[in-house]
Amino acid sequence: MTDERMLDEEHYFQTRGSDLLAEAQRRGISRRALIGAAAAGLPLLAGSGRWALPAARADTPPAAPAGPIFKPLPPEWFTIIGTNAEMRWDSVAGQPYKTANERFFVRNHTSTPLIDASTWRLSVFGSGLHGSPGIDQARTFSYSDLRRLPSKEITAFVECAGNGRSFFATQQGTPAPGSQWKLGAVGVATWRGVPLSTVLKSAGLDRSRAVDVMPQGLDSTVVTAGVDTGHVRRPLPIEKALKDALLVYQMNGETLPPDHGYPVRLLVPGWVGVANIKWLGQIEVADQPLFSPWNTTQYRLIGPAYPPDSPPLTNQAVKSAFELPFPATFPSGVRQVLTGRSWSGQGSIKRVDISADGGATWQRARIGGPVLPNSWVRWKVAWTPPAPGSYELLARATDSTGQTQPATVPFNNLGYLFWAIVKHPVTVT
Ligand SMILES: Nc1nc2c(c(=O)[nH]1)N[C@H]1C(S)=C(S)[C@@H](COP(=O)(O)O)O[C@H]1N2
Ligand SMILES: [Mo]
Repeated sequence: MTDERMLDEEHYFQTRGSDLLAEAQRRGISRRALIGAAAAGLPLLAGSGRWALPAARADTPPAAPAGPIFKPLPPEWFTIIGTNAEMRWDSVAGQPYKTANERFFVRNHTSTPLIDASTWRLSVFGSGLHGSPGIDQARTFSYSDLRRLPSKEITAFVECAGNGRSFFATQQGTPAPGSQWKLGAVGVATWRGVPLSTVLKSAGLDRSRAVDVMPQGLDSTVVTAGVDTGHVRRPLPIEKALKDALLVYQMNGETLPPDHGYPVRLLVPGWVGVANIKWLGQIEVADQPLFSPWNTTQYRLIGPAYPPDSPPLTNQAVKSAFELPFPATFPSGVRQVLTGRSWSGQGSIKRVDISADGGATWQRARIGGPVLPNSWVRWKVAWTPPAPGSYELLARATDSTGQTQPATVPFNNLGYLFWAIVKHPVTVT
């Protein structure tokens, strides 16, 4: 629900401030600890009982660990995978085009921080700006600065690069480490915010020198195998940054929820999920290429089938999912209308074909609008389950660039971009 009064700064800070306090009380954190943390510029970390406060500063210990995700995660909507929540595709049947904020999947490297927008600042600095300001001389933007700039809406998915990873194991016999997602690490929303180009220009972008842009999150640093790899951050080229990246503060007309990056996240339309840095705190603009673990050792296609210098991942691939339980069960001989969605990070979806006989015959699905780039289409097809037994339903989409989902994809060690046709198991009784 859009609350226009929230555009009024004072109203906004009052409302959000009391929301934050109410939530903190629910979690057993004292008002004093919360305000102290905000004043000290510390992110309050929700979940796991891990608060970014020295223990001595909280006068009551945190309540029982609430988990790394802030919002409720009803089991009918979500499957929990570590610090993440996967959207259940059977919960999507009958839902509107856009994924409701409450139902949107969450991918957290650590846990959702609670950030106070009134003290939050975005720092922009680096050798790609006029005068090459260092982080100490960063150009800063407050939340209200951003809200005053001209804004724009983009409807697009956010999808994890690892979405579908579990099928490397179950369909191709080559398991990949990492969250064993089925197809629910994706959602579509309308994102409102300020074009990144506007903020970079206002920060003094030197277009003749800028090469790469590195957004970084305010959530806890990520410790992998005992090594602290720092805050979540991943560079993108200045071309993409200026083309359509958005500094998002609203999701589907509501204030961006804590789990999705409140107060501000980046949206990089069509690109791998990790490009969409949540809880944005700083952006470096450099006159040379930038690197982080998220574009070097991770989020590249690494493995025997790929060249050693394969580039960092950019656009998501073409995928399809049935809005059915996994596995699904149907009675024999009763006509069904199967529904699902297909999407591509390289264009829009042109056609979708369905097979119920292992790919021997295909039936064209009926596509419903809207048909948008970097987003999904909804489709349906009629199917009358034959004699009792085990079957597999296949959905195969083709996008506007002519790419069609293949039967298999060459394995990569970290299990990214599984875009082969998924065999959806069905039992007919
Ligand atoms: N700061 C920060 N940004 C982040 C992440 C994170 O852990 N920390 N996870 C990334 C990954 S891997 C994905 S897939 C998307 C998920 O966005 P969502 O949780 O809003 O669905 O956020 C990205 N942005
Ligand atoms: Mo991701």
